Amino acid sequence: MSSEKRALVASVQRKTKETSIDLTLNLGPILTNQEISVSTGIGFLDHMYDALAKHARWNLSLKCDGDLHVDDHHTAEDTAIALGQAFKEALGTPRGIRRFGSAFAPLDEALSRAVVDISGRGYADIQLGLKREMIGQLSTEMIPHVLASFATAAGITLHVDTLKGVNDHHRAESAFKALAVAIRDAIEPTGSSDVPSTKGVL
Ligand SMILES: [Mn+2]
Repeated sequence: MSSEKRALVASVQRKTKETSIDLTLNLGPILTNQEISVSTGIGFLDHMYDALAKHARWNLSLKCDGDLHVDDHHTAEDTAIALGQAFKEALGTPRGIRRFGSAFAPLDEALSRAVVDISGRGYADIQLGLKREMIGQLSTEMIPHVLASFATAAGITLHVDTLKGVNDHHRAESAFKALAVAIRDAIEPTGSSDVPSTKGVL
């Protein structure tokens, strides 16, 4: 086992004129008594972060007070950035992890695939094929924006494709669940202390 312990826990306080965010993330894996508390003021966004944390087996406390009188954009984007920053900090030097992770997750008729590389470089290609304008109080255009903002801030390469599904709630939720399982896979300890790169650094 690596003698260099990952912190696994990080807190982010992020305050701008548009949003005020208080976030604590524990990458776990939390196997019992998992604690998830998400409150952004946008119900469907809470539901997506809740699904992500649940299936990634994180503890997540996320509170955002955002300018929802404008629209959902700043709240959705800034919480994703804060979550990505916390993920990057909690993971620390990506040593002794698998680095690559992938997963499929269905939700009834919907099916999504997520592929993750803890690369140190933020990049995202998100194809969810959502058709509705809104799901609850979240505009569907913000859903890929959230995933991409998270990936950029976390410094990970992320590809998410929703392959099937007629119900947009199902399509979006299956995407977040696939991401959760792919990340869990990618940060799983290998038992080695190597940085998983031919460059020796990520
Ligand atoms: Mn934006």
